[in-house]
Amino acid sequence: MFESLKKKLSGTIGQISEKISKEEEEAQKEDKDKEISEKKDISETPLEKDISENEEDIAKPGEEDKGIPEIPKKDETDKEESKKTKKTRISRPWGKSKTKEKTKEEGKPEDKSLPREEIEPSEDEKSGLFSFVRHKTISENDIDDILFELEMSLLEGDVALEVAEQIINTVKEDLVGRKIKRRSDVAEFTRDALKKAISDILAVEGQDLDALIKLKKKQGEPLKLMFVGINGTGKTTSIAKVATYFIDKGYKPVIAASDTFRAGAIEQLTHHADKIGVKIIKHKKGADPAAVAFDAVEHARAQGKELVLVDTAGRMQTNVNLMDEMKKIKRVINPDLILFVGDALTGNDAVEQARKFDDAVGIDGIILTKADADAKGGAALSIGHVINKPILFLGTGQSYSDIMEFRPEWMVEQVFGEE
Ligand SMILES: Nc1nc2c(ncn2[C@@H]2O[C@H](COP(=O)(O)OP(=O)(O)OP(=O)(O)O)[C@@H](O)[C@H]2O)c(=O)[nH]1
Ligand SMILES: [Mg+2]
Repeated sequence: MFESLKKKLSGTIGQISEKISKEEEEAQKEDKDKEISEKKDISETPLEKDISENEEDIAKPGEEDKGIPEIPKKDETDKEESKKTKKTRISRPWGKSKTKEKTKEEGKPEDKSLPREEIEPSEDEKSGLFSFVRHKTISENDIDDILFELEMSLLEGDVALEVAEQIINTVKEDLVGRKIKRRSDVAEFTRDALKKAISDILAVEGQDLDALIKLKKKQGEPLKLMFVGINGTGKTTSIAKVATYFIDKGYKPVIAASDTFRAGAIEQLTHHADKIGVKIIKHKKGADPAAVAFDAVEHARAQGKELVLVDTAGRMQTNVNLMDEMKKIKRVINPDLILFVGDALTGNDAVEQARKFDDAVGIDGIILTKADADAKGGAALSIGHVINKPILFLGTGQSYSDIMEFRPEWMVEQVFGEE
């Protein structure tokens, strides 16, 4: 499930980490090379020349003593460092003349071997790790290209535009300006930023199934769930699965065969109902779907059943007559929850359908089917956010138990968890 989304995210973590670490390694190497070559210059300079140069420097009549340039304050060097990633890592304006002074002072030939601790690699370097000696600050420049690439590949993976944009912006906001002390920080910060961005996207305020039922169910009445969606998304199969889910929780359900439109729909539902041992209320093909739903609610009331599940005909979101028919069912039985059933494999289309159905009848929650076959994860990531309604269930296969309650934390774990 969601393998390609997972791959994209871990690819981005790798890319950002690689890029920043490489730049920092190069910058450090440059600094070190510069340092070594400066020291070499000095040690190879004949002492007399060195002295005469210094004398010239010091003793030109009429010339002001330039002195040692002022050392920049710590704050300023920090700021400079965050602007430039490569240049002037160590600002040592005083370095060279100070060394010369020292040579002149001591007046003896310089020891050509460089101080050991300065050229020998640190323990970290020896072990193949390296440490960020100075704290690198992540800049927009460091991550812009990679995040743009991620945005493009999210869009290709059927993530809705507004969702992809929000993920990128949240990650950028989170990362830019962060100080990195060690290499592993980069991956950790990027992973955390992406995780947060995705959690934010998936969170639809405090609305899980239990909360919704508590909020919507009328006292002393059966819980009424109406399933809507276009052809073939998995409404009928989901009804059988959801019935099974609630039976396990102790409910006694009844099913309404309100798809009186499609040939074979009533038989299909009857087959499922028989298999799971649930009563089905049905009329003839072509009968009024609202009347079937009404009878099912009456049956539940009379028999003390706690749950009514209403199947409806698949319809195109653009078919006005069929949409009107659904509004009628809604008016007649006043369902507690209208559940939109969308096929995860249809990606952006599922998101658009959800939007249309929400406009027409008002959706309370989403069932996303065929997640078992969905590598992209685009619909799962986007659909709830776009219409601001929670995904309540994922369909994960063709058997009655292949349904799971959807939790945002689970999805985050799924796309960032171990391989
Ligand atoms: N792999 C997989 N297949 C599913 C899932 N849910 C439904 N299906 C399959 O999708 C096909 C269509 O399912 P239905 O339940 O008939 O869809 P529907 O929305 O009722 O279709 P209409 O009645 O024509 O509108 C069936 O072959 C189901 O077995 C799922 O979660 N995973
Ligand atoms: Mg059906």
